[in-house]
Amino acid sequence: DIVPIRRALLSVSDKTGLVELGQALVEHGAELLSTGGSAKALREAGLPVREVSDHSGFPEILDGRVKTLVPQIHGGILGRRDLPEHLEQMEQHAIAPIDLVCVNLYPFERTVAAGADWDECIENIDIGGPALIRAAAKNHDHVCVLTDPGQYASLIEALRALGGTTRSERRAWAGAAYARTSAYDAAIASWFGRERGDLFPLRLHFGGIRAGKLRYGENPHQEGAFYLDGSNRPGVATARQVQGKAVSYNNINDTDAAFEAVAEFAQPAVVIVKHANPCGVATAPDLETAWDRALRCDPVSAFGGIVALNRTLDEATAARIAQIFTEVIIAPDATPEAQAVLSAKKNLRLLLTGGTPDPYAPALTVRSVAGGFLVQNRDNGRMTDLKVVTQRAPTDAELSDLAMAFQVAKHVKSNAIVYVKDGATVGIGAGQMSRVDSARIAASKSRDAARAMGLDTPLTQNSVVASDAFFPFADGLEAAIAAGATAVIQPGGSVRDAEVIAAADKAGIAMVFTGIRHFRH
Ligand code: 93A
Repeated sequence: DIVPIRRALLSVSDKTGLVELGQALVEHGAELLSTGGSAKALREAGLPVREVSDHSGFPEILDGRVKTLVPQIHGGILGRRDLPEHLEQMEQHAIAPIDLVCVNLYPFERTVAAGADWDECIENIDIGGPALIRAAAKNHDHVCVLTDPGQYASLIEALRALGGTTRSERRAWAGAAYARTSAYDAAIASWFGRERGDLFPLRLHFGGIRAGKLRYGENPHQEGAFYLDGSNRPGVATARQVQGKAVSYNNINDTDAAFEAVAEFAQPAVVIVKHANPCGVATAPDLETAWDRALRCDPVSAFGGIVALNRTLDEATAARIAQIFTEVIIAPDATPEAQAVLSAKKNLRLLLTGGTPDPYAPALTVRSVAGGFLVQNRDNGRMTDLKVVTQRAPTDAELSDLAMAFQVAKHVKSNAIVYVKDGATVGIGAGQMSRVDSARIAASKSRDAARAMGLDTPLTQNSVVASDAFFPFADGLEAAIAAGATAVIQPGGSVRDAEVIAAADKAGIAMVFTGIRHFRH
């Protein structure tokens, strides 16, 4: 099933590797057909090349919109070499077989990303290119299709070693070809959607670019892979891994949770995540202090955690983090000294993102359910005005901790209860089926943490507390008061708000309503 290449059509926007490929094809004895710009590049490299228009006897027209959309080209690609009728018809119409199609498309995605105007984006919708790719991929039994310069080396290798391509190679490239054209059309469809203000453009999973297979999924018996959505948002998907073992499915998920959370803060901040939930968050004038304070919240859970920072990681902070077992560190950057400190920990993964994402940027989240996908805007809701609902208003210090607690609660799985004191979490209750349990768990963990430090008052003493959604009953609030909270932030909006407010007033604590909730499931 080795197919040699006697005639090749090369039509590429990205000319990377074109000349080397052309050279190898010529050495192999192939005739080169090519379109305007590609032909010029090949000719300039001294390679013999025939313009598609000379080959077909039909000129490029309509500003290049019709270059290869002619029967001499598509017939040459689509004709079956195993059917005498096809071969006869090709001969009758003077259609010469084409055995290799190498096309990469007009850079539509890059044009959109560069902020081009409507007309320029439209002009960058490639029509002939996808037609060539799809035709060659369909007839892969006889024709080889390349869509990415990254594939050229293996083709060149196959020509030299075997004198042609194998069916299995051609099938793999055909599959890649359809993945490319479907991603391309998905990008176009989603651009049209966005231009019309459609929040749910079609790109979703299907336009994803596979970054690679993972060793396994959430568990070792599950397969896993990682896809990029092409948005280039700074974060785990686009980060540069400086050291450590390959990141796993769970690492990626947890690292994302940590980095998205730390990006919320303007001050230097540290977030420690375990199983997709923060177990310590702190802001401080410097990272080292923020790390120490974040760790204090729940040092037991922090073991084997993911650490996210929103500033360049410095040597002192790196040295502190390296004292406990950590799976991943993610930061915008790290000083050479910090990197040197971490390099002693061979397995520790260090990811550098080059920046922090805008927490308020619009984007979609997708999750699958049996038989479908759930799609929504990411939670970039902003708390605008706070309403004081108790007799006592929060002090300025309480207000600033309240705002932080609510911001952290946004990143904790519901039901989320978050205690904060002086810019650091001191108790986090996550993922419970009842809110009162989250409040109790947060307080009891905080007592454990205090005890481990030799203190007899829980860290939640004189803290403030946030709830990601309203307290349906007074019991959750009473648990928080019992833990020592002096002020509360919550969305409000329960039918029992009056009862909850009365319980707060009775205890002399301050409470504010945000009017916005942050469920996270
Ligand atoms: O304008 S097109 O949609 N019409 C065509 O007939 C056609 N044929 C090839 N675009 C077409 N192409 C594209 O031209 C290829 O996909 C490739 O991206 C580009 C190469 O043009 P050149 O060789 O002139 O740089």
